[in-house]
Amino acid sequence: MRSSMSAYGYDYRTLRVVRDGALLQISLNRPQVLNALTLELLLELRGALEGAADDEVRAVLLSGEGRGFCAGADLSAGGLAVAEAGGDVTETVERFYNPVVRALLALRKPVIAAVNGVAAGAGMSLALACDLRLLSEEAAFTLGFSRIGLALDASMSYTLPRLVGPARALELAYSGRKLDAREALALGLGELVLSADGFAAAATEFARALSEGPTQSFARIKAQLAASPGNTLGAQLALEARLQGEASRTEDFAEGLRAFAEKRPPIFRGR
Ligand code: T3D
Repeated sequence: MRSSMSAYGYDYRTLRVVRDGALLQISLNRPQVLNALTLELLLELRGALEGAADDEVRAVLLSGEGRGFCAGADLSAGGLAVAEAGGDVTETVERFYNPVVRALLALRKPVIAAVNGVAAGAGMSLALACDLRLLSEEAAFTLGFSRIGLALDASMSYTLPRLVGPARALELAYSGRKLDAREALALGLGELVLSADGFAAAATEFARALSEGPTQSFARIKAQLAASPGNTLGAQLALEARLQGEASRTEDFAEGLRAFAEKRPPIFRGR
């Protein structure tokens, strides 16, 4: 298996991790099985995502090597990785899947999924836990879980109804049917469909622009929108007032004002 060195000097066996300025690119790297998830991969991904909390990283791009994004739990041993974990499935989900999702959702910076191919089961969950999804025209989604008699996991039951509404979420979960990129876009599961030719470069360009943006502003916008569905109007207005106060004390806000006065593009440093 190919290994890859991260900006933090860790030698990954199942990921490719590359620092490109302030952008951290993480690619799932088991292309022969469409990047299906093993416990080793989940542990490595958790480590890479926790490392991405570093202030020097100002955006994260998650993708898959080869023709797939991620085919969900690795079924090649004829079953789930639970045997490998030596426990039951609840324990596997809590110990291996949930920390990855928590690390992904906790990042106070833009996290973009570049969905280069099929995303199934928990692989789709990972894509939906990102802030935005750029879809190659060859991308596809399938929940997959019910097709093998499972329930949802890896935050699918949290993110999916928020993105598409509860009834559509049920329809997609019951059927496990495959959505192509255009239908996924129409349902709100992606923000942009890009040509498969040059997809990786276009997605990197998109993410790099975000990594050079006002990271402090982005972090607070992300927190406001994440809190919104569970808040009353009063609580949300209070949150807006507090986070706007914080944003107004950042260097990036001062730079934004200076650049406006000087009629030039701002140079944000994420501070
Ligand atoms: O304890 C726990 O882990 C609980 C957590 C569970 C969470 C879950 O994710 S459950 C859902 C698990 N995933 C699936 O059920 C998806 C299974 N795969 C598929 O349905 C299809 O492969 C796809 C729709 C994803 C892609 O179809 P297609 O036709 O483009 O490709 P393919 O030919 O089926 O797959 C290509 C290769 O990848 C093939 O290997 P081969 O024949 O070339 O040697 C196939 O076996 C392998 N592969 C695909 N998915 C998986 C996989 N190998 C291991 N695990 C997989 N999930």
